[in-house]
Amino acid sequence: DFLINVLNHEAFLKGECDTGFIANNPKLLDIKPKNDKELKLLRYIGEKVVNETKGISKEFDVPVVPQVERPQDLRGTKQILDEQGPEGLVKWIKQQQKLLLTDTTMRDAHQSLMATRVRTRDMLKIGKATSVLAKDLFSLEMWGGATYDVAYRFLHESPWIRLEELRKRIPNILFQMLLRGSNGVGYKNYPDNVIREFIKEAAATGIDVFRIFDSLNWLKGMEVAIDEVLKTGKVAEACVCYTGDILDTSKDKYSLQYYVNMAKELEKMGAHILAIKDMSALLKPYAARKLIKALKDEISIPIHLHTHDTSGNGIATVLMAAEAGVDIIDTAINSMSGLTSQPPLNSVVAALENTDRHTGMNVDDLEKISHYWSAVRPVYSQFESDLKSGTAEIYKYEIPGGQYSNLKPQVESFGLGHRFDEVKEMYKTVNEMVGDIVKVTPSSKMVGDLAIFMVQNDLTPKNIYEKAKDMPFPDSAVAYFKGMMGQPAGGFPEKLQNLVLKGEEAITCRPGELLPPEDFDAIEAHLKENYNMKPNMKNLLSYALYPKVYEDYLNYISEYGDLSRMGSDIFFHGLAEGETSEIEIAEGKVLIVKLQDIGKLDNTGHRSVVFEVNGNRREIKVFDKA
Ligand code: 3PY
Ligand code: ZN
Repeated sequence: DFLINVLNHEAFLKGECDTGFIANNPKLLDIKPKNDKELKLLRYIGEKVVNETKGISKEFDVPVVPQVERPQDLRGTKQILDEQGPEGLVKWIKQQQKLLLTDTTMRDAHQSLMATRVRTRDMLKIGKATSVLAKDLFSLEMWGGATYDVAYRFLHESPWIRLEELRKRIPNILFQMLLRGSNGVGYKNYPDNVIREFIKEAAATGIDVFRIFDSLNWLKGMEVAIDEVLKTGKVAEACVCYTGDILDTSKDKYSLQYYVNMAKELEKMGAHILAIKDMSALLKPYAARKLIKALKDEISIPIHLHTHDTSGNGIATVLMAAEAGVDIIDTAINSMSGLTSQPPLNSVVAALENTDRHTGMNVDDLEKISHYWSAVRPVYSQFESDLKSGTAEIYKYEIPGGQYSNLKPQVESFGLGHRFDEVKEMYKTVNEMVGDIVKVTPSSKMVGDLAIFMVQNDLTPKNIYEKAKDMPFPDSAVAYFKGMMGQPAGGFPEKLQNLVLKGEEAITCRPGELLPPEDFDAIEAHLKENYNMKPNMKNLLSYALYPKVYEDYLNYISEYGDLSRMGSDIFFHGLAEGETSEIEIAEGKVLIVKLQDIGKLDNTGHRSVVFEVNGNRREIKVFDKA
């Protein structure tokens, strides 16, 4: 600041003073931000405005957080589990006549609507209000699935901190996560010790209900995860993934009997709750009634239905399931529901008022939460798909909610945007070629990758055996045919398997039996040496699950700092030229930042970006990648 005063001095500007010292020391003119945190923050904004938003920002309403008092004796399902264990909780569920509800807003809803981009900050702000206004929820699904890697990869934040901080704000409602069996929260099989340590750590940090599935409905792929959850004293909720249509008796692979048999096996394996995981919204209303009725007759553990609203039939499916006696249903707060997301929570509550399955929840209270999320949502609009209405084509294509909204950008990234309809048709064709399988992460990704590969190379089910003889197939297809995703019902189609594997051997055992245990000591040494950190188990697990993503995250925050306190409007959209905003950089420490000017391109390809921070001029150089 002293230097700025000198430079702005009248005498200096007129050139009437001796500037020899300054002229001989040009470094003095590098006006750097005051401290490291501030510099990193300005670098982040500078990078954003030069290379992404070009200094044009958007206006957003500030989401209103409902003001609530937390009663001293606030209790919920979390206390039942903590005091009575999973068996006590199961007993309590079975005693309820009311329909119990899970709110997926903080996990599947935003995974399916906006590519999993909702930041922890936006969840924490509504945490306390949720704990009070939605206190009668069965659970909040708020972790797992794609949230783990997206947090690191695109939001530059730790999923573990999200879990810890939400737990502090919501002490009374069960926290539920989605675990992809031996694929953990990833896209490939991990060694058994990674899955076990991950479950232990997640349970210790706040997860109560583990929803476990296998992407091919292969029971062996779920064994280790179920076993470990049972050891933690938390709730093992095991899934049958739903595909096909049980009402269509012309097809017999995924029949009512198939699901009943699998449910019975899962009950035998020790599952506390059975989940029907209808990830692609294929469970039609009358099929739901038939399926739930049959399962209620055949198993004694509670049933939790997960569905999506992609077809627009979601509420009908929910109500039919409720009539047939389902115990728990997944829904999302209204302003985050519908289409590829879950059916609307508030509306289900309203629909069941004055019936024998009324939920006991208050619609007006839930509306306050819904208003908050409706104001949060526009900040994320660039991640939303252009799907405007429910679509019955989902029954034909069988594409999961999250993948359905992501497929178009993925197809576009291959330069095949104009052939999107062909890719969707091919998704269906590929499903038949690979053996009519359950499609959910990661098997759904494999079908999508292979469909894109076929369209890209003009392959058909007929010409593929000649034309692709020497072509390397996508990694996911190779992994599938090698047995690295487990074994599909009915086995692999042999001719296609040989074409893809090109002489490589396939396995029939559990991949975890072959993978060597992860060496956590080696990871610890690596992180210590390269990142000057004392890693804890959470850090080691993140590296074990996603080595590159985790290292990129560490490097990113060392360059740009901890961005978790920055508002999402600025995080995604930067500042406009002339705009001022308050930005929190540490607990209680707020900077008033104004973006004054984005300069012209200099001869090294940089632009100088000028800020005013708490009234002081700051300038940084940013490389323009354009
Ligand atoms: C996931 O695995 O992330 C899913 O949501 C599958 O439906
Ligand atoms: Zn889902």
